[in-house]
Amino acid sequence: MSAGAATARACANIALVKYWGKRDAALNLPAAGSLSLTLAALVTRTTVAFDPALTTDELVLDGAPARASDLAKISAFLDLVRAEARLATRARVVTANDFPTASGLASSASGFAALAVAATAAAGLDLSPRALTILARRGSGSAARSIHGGFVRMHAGHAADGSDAFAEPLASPLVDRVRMVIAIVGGGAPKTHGSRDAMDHTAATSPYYRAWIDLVPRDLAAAEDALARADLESLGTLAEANALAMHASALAARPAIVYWQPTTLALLAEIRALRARGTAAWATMDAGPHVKVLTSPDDAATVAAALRAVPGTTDVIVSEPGSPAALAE
Ligand code: 2P0
Repeated sequence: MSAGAATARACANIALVKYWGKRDAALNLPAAGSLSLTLAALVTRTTVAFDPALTTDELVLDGAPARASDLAKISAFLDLVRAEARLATRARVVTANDFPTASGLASSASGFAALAVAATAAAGLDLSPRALTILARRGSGSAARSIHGGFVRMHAGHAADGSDAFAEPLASPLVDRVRMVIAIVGGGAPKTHGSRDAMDHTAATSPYYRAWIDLVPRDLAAAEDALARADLESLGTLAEANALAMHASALAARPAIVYWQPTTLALLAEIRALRARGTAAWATMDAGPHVKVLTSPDDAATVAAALRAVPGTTDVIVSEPGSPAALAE
């Protein structure tokens, strides 16, 4: 069978209830569910062109040939698409982030979501949104959530084959009443642990990992309840507590996984001070030193200005909720 080319765009997402731990490494199945907000300001654009003249897959990342390790990951993902489409043709993949890749913001979520949409279209497959999230999950767990826009729920599922580990959108009036303010922490941060290895290390050695996995279903239920009630304060309070619990489990791993820099803690203190003055602001942190703040449209500028003033913050991005991954013109 022959195949063509397609371009897709996908937005990154930030989890409000985090994914940290797997129940199956080979199929990349999460040990617990998660809940996220897709972000309009962080977009990956990816073109996949199947070409019978190629003898190997090729990858251009942000304008330069990619490292062999990145190409190997993309090639393994394309193998899943080729198997489904009964296709042997190699592909050229050109991908670019419209946000600084070097900033340390996770781009694997938007990257694998855009790749899933572009590669399946180029291969002539017509997958349901649910099947697309299951495919994107094979590239990166968080990528399943970037198939959808707005608030998204990822299900851990129970099936051994991963057929019920999918993501779905969660409708909430809050989607029109939230912003995410991202404070980038720079300044010679030492290289941190990749999240895949770090979550495995946490699961294997942290005395608090079991407590973390037991906590997630309760936090998911509370977050879904807050979304249904359009209660930003409850959602934000919950998200900040969930992020701190995730980091607590990683901090207790042996040896410890510490993602925070001094500026991270200064930002957390500033966010508490903002709240004390009546500003809507709740923090969440991922596998790096940056701090993302859930806030309201009215308070987003106040939050952004306050975070920009914290020494060690090198950039601040304000984002609206983003749209689903889609084919581009
Ligand atoms: C999340 N993170 O829920 C959590 C919080 C980082 C901290 O999902 O191994 O790149 O590819 O499935 O999705 C980052 O982990 O991990 C992540 P893999 P992924 O956003």
